[in-house]
Amino acid sequence: MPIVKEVNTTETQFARDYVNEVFETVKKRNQNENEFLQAVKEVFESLIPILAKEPQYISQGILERIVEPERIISFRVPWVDDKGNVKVNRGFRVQYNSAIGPYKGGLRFHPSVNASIIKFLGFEQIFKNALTGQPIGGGKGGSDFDPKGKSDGEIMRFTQSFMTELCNYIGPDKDVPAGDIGVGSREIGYMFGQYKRLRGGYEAGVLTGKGVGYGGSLVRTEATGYGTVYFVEEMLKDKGRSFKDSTVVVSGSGNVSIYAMEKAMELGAKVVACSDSSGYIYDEKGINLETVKQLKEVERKRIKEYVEIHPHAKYVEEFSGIWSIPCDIALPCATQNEIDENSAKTLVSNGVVAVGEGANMPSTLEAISVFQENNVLFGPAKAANAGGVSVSALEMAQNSARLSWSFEEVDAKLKDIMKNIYKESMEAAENYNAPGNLVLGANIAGFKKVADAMISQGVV
Ligand code: NDP
Ligand code: 2IT
Repeated sequence: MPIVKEVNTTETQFARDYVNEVFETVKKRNQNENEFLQAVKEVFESLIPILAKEPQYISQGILERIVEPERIISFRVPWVDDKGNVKVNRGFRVQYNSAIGPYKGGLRFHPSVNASIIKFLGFEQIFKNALTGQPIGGGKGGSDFDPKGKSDGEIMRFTQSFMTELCNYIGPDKDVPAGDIGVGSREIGYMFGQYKRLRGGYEAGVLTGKGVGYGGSLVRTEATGYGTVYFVEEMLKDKGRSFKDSTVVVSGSGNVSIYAMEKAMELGAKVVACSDSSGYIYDEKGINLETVKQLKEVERKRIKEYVEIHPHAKYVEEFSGIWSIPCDIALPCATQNEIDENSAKTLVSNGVVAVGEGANMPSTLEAISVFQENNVLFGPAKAANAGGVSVSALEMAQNSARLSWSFEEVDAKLKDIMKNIYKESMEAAENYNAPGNLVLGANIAGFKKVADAMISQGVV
């Protein structure tokens, strides 16, 4: 099932043929990069209505240009483990698009990282960053390094080696990395220390997600999770509903998941389940978030330890089984493609009302179709999880001004940004003949800002 409703005019047919032709070239050039091709397909299909209406985007070759990264850097990361063995990982930075600002996007450390993963994330970041209304281009990076089970010393030596090469390509006005899976404040701290040492100057704005004692912004830790809940609250409000008294399932138990649970609970929801890559916990009394924070943020343990502390709760060793738990609101906050067509159907038959993507591309294309066909309120990642990068951009602004704003001030700005993204995406969906379709609306609204800037700047 296509995500975009079929409209058959000559212009639409022309736009569809053009999109198919460019997509074929993308497929040939990026063979076997399934995650990347999935992300491109979703965006391209939803752009058909705007390409049909505004042909300058076709004549200016915007799709051909926007899908090709400005630059891809791949490098060797050698380091020595605690036993004295030499290890080698691969590092990446994709500098995707700088039409509206310096490249901006996180770094992911996970064994599954490869060019396809980094390119899908970098491509999505272009549109997400444009949606925030802040002057940031799109980029992403990372490594196939697996932080699990590594000592603090190993993490430090790896991140220092990673930054020793990466520092050649980044800077506060050039490319500003931050965290993603496997990269939190500890890793950002070590990378910032190494960058400072290599550069011999205090360039605070080179990384975001720093500790608040040395240039970090308040609310950055909470921003993605809180932002996702603020976004979903807007979707619910339009239907006369809210988080209050809702049952919520949140996958993952990392940075995004923990703060999505915190805000959902604050708004009166009962969060009954969360997970890690090994399995999920179900607590019918409602998850005890202090326990999750202690296990995950402090002790870096597995989620199954939760049931040792709260024996009434249940642990199931199957990550994707979490979607069989009945809930009103589902917030996938772990990883890409964690909700497939079957999980989506199960969620629908259990009566899910809203899905908000805290993770990047957590729903497959088939899963998205299931939600849309069944009128589930669906908040796509580019819009729903844009709170993290938004507060990163606010961190850059504070660093440039050499100021620090209060928690309340940053939180209020975050809320405003999320409301605005919702409003702009809904308006774009309405204007392009797909009322309520936030996938289409978010993609078009983000695309338009970047494409117009690209046209103004000539063929570069
Ligand atoms: P963390 O590393 O803090 O947490 C990731 C969580 O997801 C962990 O519970 C982890 O389990 C689980 N997970 C990771 N990979 C897999 C996998 N392959 N299968 C099943 N579970 C998995 O990362 P974040 O919370 O920062 O990121 C989560 C998602 O949110 C990602 O998609 C990321 O791209 C996205 N995101 C993050 C932002 C941020 O600001 N941090 C901003 C916007 C989006 P385990 O510990 O067992 O690996
Ligand atoms: O996917 C994302 O938006 C992030 N990982 C955050 C990027 C950032 O620069 O804060």
